[in-house]
Amino acid sequence: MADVYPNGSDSNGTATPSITTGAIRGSHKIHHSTESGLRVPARRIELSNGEHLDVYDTSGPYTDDDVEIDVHEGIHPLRRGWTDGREHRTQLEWAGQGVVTREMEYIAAREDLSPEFVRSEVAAGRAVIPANRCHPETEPMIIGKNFLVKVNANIGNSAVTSSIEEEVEKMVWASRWGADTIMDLSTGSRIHETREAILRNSPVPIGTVPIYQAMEKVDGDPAKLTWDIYRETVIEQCEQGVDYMTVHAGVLLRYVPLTAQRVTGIVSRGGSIMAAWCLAHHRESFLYERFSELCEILRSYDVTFSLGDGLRPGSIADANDRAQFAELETLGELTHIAREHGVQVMIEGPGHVPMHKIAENVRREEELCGEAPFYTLGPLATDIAPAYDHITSAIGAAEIGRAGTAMLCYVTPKEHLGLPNRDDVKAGVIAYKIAAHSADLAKGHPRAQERDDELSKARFEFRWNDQFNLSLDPDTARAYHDETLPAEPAKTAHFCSMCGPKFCSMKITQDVRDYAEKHGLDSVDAIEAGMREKAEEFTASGGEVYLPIAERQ
Ligand code: IRN
Ligand code: FE2
Repeated sequence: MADVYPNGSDSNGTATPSITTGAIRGSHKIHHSTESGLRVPARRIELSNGEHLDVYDTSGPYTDDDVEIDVHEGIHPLRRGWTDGREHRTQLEWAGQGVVTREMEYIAAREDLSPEFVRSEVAAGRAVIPANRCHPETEPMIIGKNFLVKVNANIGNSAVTSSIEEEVEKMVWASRWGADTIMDLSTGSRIHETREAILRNSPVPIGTVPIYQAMEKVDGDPAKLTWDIYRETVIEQCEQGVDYMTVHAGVLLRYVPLTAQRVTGIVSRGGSIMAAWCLAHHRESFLYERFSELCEILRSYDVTFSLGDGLRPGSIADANDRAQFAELETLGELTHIAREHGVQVMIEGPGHVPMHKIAENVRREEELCGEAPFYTLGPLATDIAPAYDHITSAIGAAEIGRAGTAMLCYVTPKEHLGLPNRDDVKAGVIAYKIAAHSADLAKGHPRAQERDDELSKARFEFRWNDQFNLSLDPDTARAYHDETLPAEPAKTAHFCSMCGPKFCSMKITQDVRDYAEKHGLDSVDAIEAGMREKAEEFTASGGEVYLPIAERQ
């Protein structure tokens, strides 16, 4: 284990929590080789019965053995040289010409699908590969409804808190726990340097919202924004290697009044900036009017559009209203323009939506935007639980993922309350891994259930260590078990402290099965006989399910 910032300190002078690199407990990094020799990572979870399970891995070199990462040097530029001698085309253009790129081959191995399938999904615009040719550090990944549902984690400092080191650390931390992409939403000072440090150290694609940096350049006055300032900012970020960009080009002047009667008005930062600009100048936004020029810039780096939902609902009351769906129509129009320019596109979605109104969002998006990958922020299924919005939103995220959303933008427990710290980032990522995996199961992804089955078998067989190691968060699972039964023998014991030795349902079931085997009974008879015996045992022991408190210790 190496600490990247053993003696670091943040802007407030307090100690920076260290980045824990090295393997995730109970597993290690392996690589599979593709036909043409690409090394594709996976995480191998070793089980105590001699078996193992390989799972998708987003952690990059940070979980390699004995890794020493110098954040000033950056990580190995895996894709450097991949595009040498290749014309500058986007993945969409190559796919359209029938070419399987190395990125597609890599992704096919990662997702256990054929390279041709990957190519055809990209060609159809149903999937995107966010991979700026100036970001060779990324391990190629794909976003599309016919692939594993992905999770994005937002990080970034604000004018008020946090240092560059802390933001790099959050990126490493989020990808360690399974974030497939990271968005750097930094505002305030040192935006360029923060982004540079994140990009050079990130194994996952990085997204940004360039209008935030453009706003810094005009001292926070939206009316002073111009196309030239915006354009220059976009080019600066493309050159640095940003893989996808949120562009709120669907906020049109005539849509702004549609938000007047809303309970929460415009809640998108980018959306409110563009609405303010449109009102101040009484003109259509430059993002909309200059969209074709913007397409040409993004095309030359193969940066993917993430068309922003500037008018997304910010409350249950505003879900699926006219403003929201009017903007979606414009995003549909822009999707087709971007594709004509050869630029990859995904579409951002809400927000706050009650469960019965979720499916309609996916249906409309697919229809209007030619099945471009949908990328949603939650949505929160209710507004009533600030401090728990990773949960309120993971409920909506699971539902919208099941309906076909390709990537879920996480929400942390600090949403609506403050800037997330490292623990909040982990809580958000884990909540969203649960939502994404639940959606994969419901969609019938062919390999999703393997991990559930392995974990359930381990649970049933009282292989506690295997149960921890197969879980999304082995550290916390083990720590919770340790709270009441810390001793090593407890990690193979046939009960836990929840029900105690006498009332463990799994133990009773096993006893019944053993009984059946011993007495040579068929299963129905065995269960009846076994249950009769258990009933007698239970009655003999006093017949109390809940022991008096004194006896529980
Ligand atoms: C995702 C879906 N809808 C919005 N998002 C994310 O919200 C987006 O990707 C970016 O990270 C952030 C943009 O927020 P504003 O500027 O729309 O508030
Ligand atoms: Fe919100």
